Amino acid sequence: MIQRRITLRDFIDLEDKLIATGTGEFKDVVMRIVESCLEIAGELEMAELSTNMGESHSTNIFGEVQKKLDIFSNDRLVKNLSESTAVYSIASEEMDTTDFVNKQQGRYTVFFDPIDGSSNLASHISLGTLFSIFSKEDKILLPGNQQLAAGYMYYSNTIEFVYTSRIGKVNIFTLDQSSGEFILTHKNIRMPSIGKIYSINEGRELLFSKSLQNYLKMLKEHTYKLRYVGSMAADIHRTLMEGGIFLYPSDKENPNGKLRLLFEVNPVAMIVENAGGLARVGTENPLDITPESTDQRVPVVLGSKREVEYFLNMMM
Ligand code: P6P
Repeated sequence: MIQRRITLRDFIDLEDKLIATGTGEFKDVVMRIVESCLEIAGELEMAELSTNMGESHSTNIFGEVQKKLDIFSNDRLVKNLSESTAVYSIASEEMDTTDFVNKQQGRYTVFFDPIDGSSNLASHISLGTLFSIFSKEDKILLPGNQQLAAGYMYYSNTIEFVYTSRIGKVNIFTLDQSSGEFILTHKNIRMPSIGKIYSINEGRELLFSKSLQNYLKMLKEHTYKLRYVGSMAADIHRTLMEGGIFLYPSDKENPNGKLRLLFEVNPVAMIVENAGGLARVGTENPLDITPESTDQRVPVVLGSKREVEYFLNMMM
């Protein structure tokens, strides 16, 4: 019997009833994020033929030079979400301040990293748009455990919407280019509890602690594979699908690592934990950390449950 294909629209209808108000406002927020990501995907595909490649003449709040596509992507998300009566406020890795959209009716606060890994744009490596949805909040320094829903759009040889919510399951929807609909292709995906793949920027190994160097040596002695893309969405997606361990640790130059708690770690940590993996900052679950600033970086390890447990036993 041919299984009826479940579309993201239908799926989010039910989520709206189960974790939100059932009035369609939550669904409106999610579908506007999806619509924005489709516009971003189109621009990524055509970037070499448009004027949107290369660097802009501006920097973000962290002093990083913005790519033109960072700005394009941010603009699409801001425009589409700002037209929703359901959105109370938005915050982005690419913006200096929180935008209040609809203080009267808005019910949801949305954080996003419009294009994570944009330093890889010229080489057309797989990238992602990361997002978190909270019930409306005036604060921005929100712990990840308050996320109603989170995930990422993954721009690779397929376009996949990786989504999780308070219900605690991870579902992946793949874009059917012929219909323009996202179709449920991986229901309640579970991360393998073991995976002989480790993912870390070993170019920084001389800056790592001795204990971390010993841990990496141990993995090599057990012929673990090294896979490191340098685009978090790609490294996380592979870890989600195949298992393994991803690390962006502290080192002598970056005592807090590189990844931002608010815009990068929180959405992927919710995905990893809800898929049966583990995410840790030291021995803490990053989702339990209340950020001290929007730019707070945290040294993070995440991946297969048994792999992270072994890492913690060796390191802590
Ligand atoms: P490095 C991309 O710039 C990013 O923020 C993440 O997507 C990625 O995991 C990390 O930085 C890569 O950093 O220092 O290895 O280039």
